[in-house]
Amino acid sequence: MIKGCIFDLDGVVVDTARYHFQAWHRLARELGFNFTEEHNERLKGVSRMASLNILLEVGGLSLTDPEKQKLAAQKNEWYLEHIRKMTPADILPGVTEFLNLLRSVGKKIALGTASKNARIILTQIGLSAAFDSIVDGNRVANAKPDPEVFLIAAADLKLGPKDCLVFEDAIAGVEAAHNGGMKCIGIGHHDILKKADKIIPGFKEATLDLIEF
Ligand code: B16
Ligand code: MG
Repeated sequence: MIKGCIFDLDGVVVDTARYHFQAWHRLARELGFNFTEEHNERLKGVSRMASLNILLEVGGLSLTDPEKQKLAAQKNEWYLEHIRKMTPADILPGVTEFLNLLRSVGKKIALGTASKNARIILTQIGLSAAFDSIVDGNRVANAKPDPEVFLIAAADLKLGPKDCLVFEDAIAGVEAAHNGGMKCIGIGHHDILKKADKIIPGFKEATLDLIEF
């Protein structure tokens, strides 16, 4: 029986992927090349610096570390302009209800995200108190598909990996869950998330059957 649920943030609790895309797209434009939504799919669940490296690869550019730090900081400033306008209305449909449902039957709940902006986002959307543990990009050294983020979350919840279930929208995140010995429910499209143990479009119709295996 699943005792703990670990939620990814971007693409699962909120749709911040479009804000990441707008900021990366703007950066690419300033650097003189086009960055498409298809390219952006490769950035989901990936850390900020690894994302920048992929973007530079797409543009065929090679830069020094200080130059990269500057660009990553600029992208984050543009991203934060969007984040600071977020409200509880930005929580994806059904998420609050599903969190409440899990809580009502005594499940433990954690956040497991690559984002270093997670705490700002949770404050903006009013969900800071919904999680027993918050593991964000500031607490992990190894990015998804490494399972570190989810293993820290399970340890925080005082549960073993087998007792935990991960909710993820990114290929790297599904792999990270499996690499950590956890089952994973994919949020999104079957063609992208085919490795997930179950796939749902979102939490709108979600019931407790979802966490039964
Ligand atoms: P930040 P998740 C990830 O969040 C995003 O999917 C990914 O696109 C982003 O680059 C990464 O966070 C880092 O975000 O720049 O805010 O630190 O999906 O793991 O919740
Ligand atoms: Mg995500």
